[in-house]
Amino acid sequence: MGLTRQSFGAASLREKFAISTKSGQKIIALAGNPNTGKSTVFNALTGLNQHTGNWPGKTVLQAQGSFYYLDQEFVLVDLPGTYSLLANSIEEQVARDFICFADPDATVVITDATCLERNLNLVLQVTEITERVIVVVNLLDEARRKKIQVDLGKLEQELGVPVVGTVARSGEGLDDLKQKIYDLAKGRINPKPTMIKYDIRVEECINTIEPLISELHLGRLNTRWLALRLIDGDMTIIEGIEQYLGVNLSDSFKSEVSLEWAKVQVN
Ligand SMILES: Nc1nc2c(ncn2[C@@H]2O[C@H](COP(=O)(O)OP(=O)(O)OP(=O)(O)O)[C@@H](O)[C@H]2O)c(=O)[nH]1
Ligand SMILES: [Mg+2]
Repeated sequence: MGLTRQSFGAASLREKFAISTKSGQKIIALAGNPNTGKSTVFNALTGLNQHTGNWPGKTVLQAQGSFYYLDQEFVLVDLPGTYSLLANSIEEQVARDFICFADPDATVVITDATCLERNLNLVLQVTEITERVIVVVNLLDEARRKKIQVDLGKLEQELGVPVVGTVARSGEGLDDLKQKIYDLAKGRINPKPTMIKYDIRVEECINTIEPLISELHLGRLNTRWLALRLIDGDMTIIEGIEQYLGVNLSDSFKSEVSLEWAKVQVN
């Protein structure tokens, strides 16, 4: 049984994330480093159909809005700007929790073409959580001005997810972005992100822990990513599973994970 949005439903989405949806709407998360143009894209796509508030229980601003493309209505959620999803700050935790527990139909990661390398760190963290990712390379005008060329096709190949080049301020590339969002949310494209391989000892530990996680039946939550978070000792993910999925991880499960990781460190 899936415990993510497919089963906990629109009511829970509203209650736990303060996102109001109507049936048939697709949910799109907008992530990215600070100052990469997320809100500019958000405003261009949603126009006046938006409202702001706070994330439930947090003093972090939330913006959500809706738009139609072809026959489909979308709810777009502008996540806080973050450099990572390791939950080191409230903003990172909000963004991480939404991407993994709200189970959006697509996550769009906005990057800055003038400092792509730094931005790709977040992209890789998102593609570890979900396959349904689109990467936007924004600020292409600034990149052109600085004589930086970005090979979008090559980037798409390397990442294994759709890549769209944009100048959000002028609207360049946004129709292409809407088409890609539509295709992904409708299942017309199925990205297969390039998987990051870790040190052999870490990979062995993941292999041992993943089956234990599968037994918890956490729905579409990515078991490999979760294994990595657990061996990293990230307590916030355990809180998230309890808070959003209503699943309490037993002490024996937690100690088994610690034991496996301890074995790796000794070897
Ligand atoms: N030149 C240029 N400027 C852009 C582009 N997209 C956005 N900007 C500008 O970049 C600045 C930051 O844009 P925002 O949309 O606020 O960025 P953000 O990612 O929402 O920022 P935070 O919410 O603070 O993380 C604004 O001054 C925008 O007008 C673009 O494609 N080209
Ligand atoms: Mg913003």
